Amino acid sequence: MKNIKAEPFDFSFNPATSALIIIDMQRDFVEPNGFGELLGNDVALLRSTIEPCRKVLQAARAAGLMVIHTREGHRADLTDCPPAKLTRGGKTVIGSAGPMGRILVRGEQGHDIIPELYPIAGEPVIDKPGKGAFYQTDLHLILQSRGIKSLIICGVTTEVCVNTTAREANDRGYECLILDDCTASYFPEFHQAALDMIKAQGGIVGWVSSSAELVSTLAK
Ligand code: TIU
Repeated sequence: MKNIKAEPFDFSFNPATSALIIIDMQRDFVEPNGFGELLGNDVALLRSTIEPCRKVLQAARAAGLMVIHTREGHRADLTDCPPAKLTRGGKTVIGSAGPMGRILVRGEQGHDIIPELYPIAGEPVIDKPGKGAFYQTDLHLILQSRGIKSLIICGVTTEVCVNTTAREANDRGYECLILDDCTASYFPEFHQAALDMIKAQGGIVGWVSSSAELVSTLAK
């Protein structure tokens, strides 16, 4: 067992039954000209997560943790995109043409994971149609098949896909540790509030720690 300094109290996990899950570090959210920027957001706020995520990914691979990546996106014909999701976002409509291909459509450049954090062989990539990584995916089946009990969560954005996934995971019985500097929001105040909500009430949704704590704990 490993013990990591976290809030609201130390988080204990067995690396053999833990997975690192990196949420939606896709070009559409993190790079200029993607969905996030076209929605009017400053992607620089998210790019601060790349280097800490890279270090955590490297440490997790070295420690033999299961690593899972997710991508938000839809089928090319958008048959898996709820109409309600298609009508929001102003001019930036999912499926419309952007500089990195059709927005949030599978197979397009913008939909893919950024090169800095690109998956390697043996790391499942979960394509999800929603904000939560469990909704209409085989993530739970994959985690159960490997006997995974704890999730270390990184990625973007804190209050949208990270928070939704942590809540879905918590309700399914997984213990979740979110790494503060490996997650970010286009709204810094939402980032802080989202983490506060996770760790409040004695860890009602999970625990919060940092990339440095995780890297040093895995190296011990
Ligand atoms: N991955 C994820 O969080 N999807 C979003 O749409 N996030 C926004 O903050 N827009």
